[in-house]
Amino acid sequence: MKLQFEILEMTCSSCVSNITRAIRTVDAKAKVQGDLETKIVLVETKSPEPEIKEALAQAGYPAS
Ligand SMILES: [Cu+2]
Repeated sequence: MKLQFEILEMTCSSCVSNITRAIRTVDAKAKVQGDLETKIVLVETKSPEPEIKEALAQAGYPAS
């Protein structure tokens, strides 16, 4: 399934890497695409949304 999050703390490409890493702790095969302009992160994953959000929050990137 495809999930979409807004992550205001995502400000540079290393944030995108951190976010990708955090999501992949939940789903190692997740596809993650972050857009720095819009702060929108698109995630293609089989994991449920709450688990992804929890991992992002723990990594310091709360998602809405
Ligand atoms: Cu950054």
